[in-house]
Amino acid sequence: MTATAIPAPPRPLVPDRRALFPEPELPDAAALIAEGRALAKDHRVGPCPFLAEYGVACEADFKRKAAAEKLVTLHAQIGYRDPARSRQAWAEIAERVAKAGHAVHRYGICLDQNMGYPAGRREGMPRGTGMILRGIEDFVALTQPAPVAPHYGDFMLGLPAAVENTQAALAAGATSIGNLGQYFTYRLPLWDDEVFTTAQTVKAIALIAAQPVEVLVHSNLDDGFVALFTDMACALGAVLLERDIVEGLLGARSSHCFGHTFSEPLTRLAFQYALAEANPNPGTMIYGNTVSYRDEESVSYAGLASYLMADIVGQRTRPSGHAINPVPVTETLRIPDIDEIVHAQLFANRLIERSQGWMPLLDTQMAEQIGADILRGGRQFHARVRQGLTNAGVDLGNPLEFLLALRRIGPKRLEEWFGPGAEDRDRPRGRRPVVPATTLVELETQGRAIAASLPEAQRAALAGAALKACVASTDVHEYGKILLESTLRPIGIEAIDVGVNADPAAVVAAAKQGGADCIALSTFNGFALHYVEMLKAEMKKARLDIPVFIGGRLNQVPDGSNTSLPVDVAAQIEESGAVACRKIEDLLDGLARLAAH
Ligand code: B12
Repeated sequence: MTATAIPAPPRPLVPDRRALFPEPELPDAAALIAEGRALAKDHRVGPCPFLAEYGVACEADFKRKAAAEKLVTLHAQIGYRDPARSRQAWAEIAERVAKAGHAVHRYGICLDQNMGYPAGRREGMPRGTGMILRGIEDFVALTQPAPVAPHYGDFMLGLPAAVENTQAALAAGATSIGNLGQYFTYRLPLWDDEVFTTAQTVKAIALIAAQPVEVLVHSNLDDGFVALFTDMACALGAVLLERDIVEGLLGARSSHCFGHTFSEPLTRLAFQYALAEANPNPGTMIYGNTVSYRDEESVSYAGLASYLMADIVGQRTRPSGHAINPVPVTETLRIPDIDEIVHAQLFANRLIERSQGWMPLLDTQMAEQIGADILRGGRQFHARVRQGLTNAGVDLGNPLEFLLALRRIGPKRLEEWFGPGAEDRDRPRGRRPVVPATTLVELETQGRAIAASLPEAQRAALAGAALKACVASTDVHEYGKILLESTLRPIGIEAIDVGVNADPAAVVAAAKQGGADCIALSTFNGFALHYVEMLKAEMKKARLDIPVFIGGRLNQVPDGSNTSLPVDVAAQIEESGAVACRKIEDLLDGLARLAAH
């Protein structure tokens, strides 16, 4: 008898409306839009040196002009905990770059995650490593020291404080406000009211739409679903879905950024071409491909040059208004200082000059072709998601329902259910991607390689011990966790998955219920010690006594720090009774000790 293949499990059906929205009632979207628009009477785009210097009403106008002239523009990211230090950076970077004969055109502002909570609720809530502004005056003061366009990106739209932060950013002269991408994946620690967050986001976008000048609603795709799609076509489809909501339903202008996870120059350029077709509004910036950076600065320079060149070629061949973003190579080690930001800007400007000589050598036809595939697949994904949601009973004429449904379904199921790729049960989402996204595939391969490198005896001992690890990420960063799971799986260690943005209480409950032998946490947002302390308190309450391993970015800004920069807290983490891990192998060593008991 020949062995018959085990049939693939049936694809789960799209949930119906009741499963997606279990609340007895949702807020009235029309009323939210009316409230948001009414706020525009008192909250309008204020003056700032950038608008005055370039004689434009908004940054979108500047971008259109720059694109028409094929001018490659530059973005820098700033945001130190202390606003005074950020103001100093605002002035000094612009001044030093100007002295070298160049210009930095826009600053992306890194607010702290704490700014995502409504103002009255910030006290005592977790903080990351970013900037904390105390009120509208701080927002305004920040943008005055030099004529650089203010881009208030993270921890604005898509978070509970969306309305108040948007009002403040408008007053500061910002005509590019984000980051809608965060809405789809981000969850503030200890905050569960998704409906409130969605309502505030709808209201804030309505306020933006009612401005007398064009204000771009920025979305960083990598911050949203895109980092977790295995198919670039789905990433493009996400652009179309966001445009349906922001433009079609709320009447604002949508603008997209991508780049952190787009490592391969050909598909990076191809995506840029596809995006220019899918969204003709001026783009905000193309983000640095920071996942290509390594701990050695000299090695990271290759990553910097490689992605910048692709982005410069994109702007030279099909200008889209996107500024390029030379992220300092030290970003992987710490929040870059002023000197490092200036060096990266000068490096990029020199590369722009040198790129002129490369242009005759380049043939962009293959990028055009792949871009066309991404666009075709993206349109299919867009249509299939819309059809699927309609079948489920979601009202696609209601921005609140549309947003909430996408967020609740999440990237994995959206791709599984509606992805344009042909079905293939051996692939991570059960589909063969139209154009594969490289990062996730690389992580899986890296995990398998770490597992394979274990000595046979250690591997057998681990497999024989039938250990269970409770695995979670403390914040939105999921790659560390994916790498953990990709390493543990081939060794035969069961992972009890608590997901991302996992609160300490949820981790402890899952570990206890699942009978975990240890907890393995990945953390990146700069509150490693605070998290471990909260976790230890929950474990004590639940009388759970198992080892805790934590890896990722083990740092935190000390209370009362005068440099605003985070410091390593591995020693304090060890003192509080958890194991601070620098690499995956540190966990495997710990597990080997557990297996030996
Ligand atoms: C990818 C990335 C993102 C992606 C995450 C995609 C995803 N879904 O995971 C995106 C773009 C969404 C993102 C967003 C943000 N990010 Co980010 N991000 C990074 C980046 C580039 C790489 C981190 C990563 O995933 N590495 C891959 C892992 C597998 O490798 P690794 O880091 O080397 O980890 C090794 C070990 O630590 C170990 N490990 C990891 N976890 C664990 C756990 C255990 C138990 C063990 C044993 C080992 C272990 O495994 C690896 C191999 O040895 C870093 C910068 C950098 N280059 O490191 C910034 C960084 C982590 N991000 C940062 C920040 C602040 C943010 C934001 C909060 C704000 C912002 N303005 O960017 C937002 C989050 C907001 C949001 N989205 O809502 C900061 C954190 C600052 C700090 N703590 O000092 C960093 C360091 C950038 C910086 N210098 O400012 N980010």
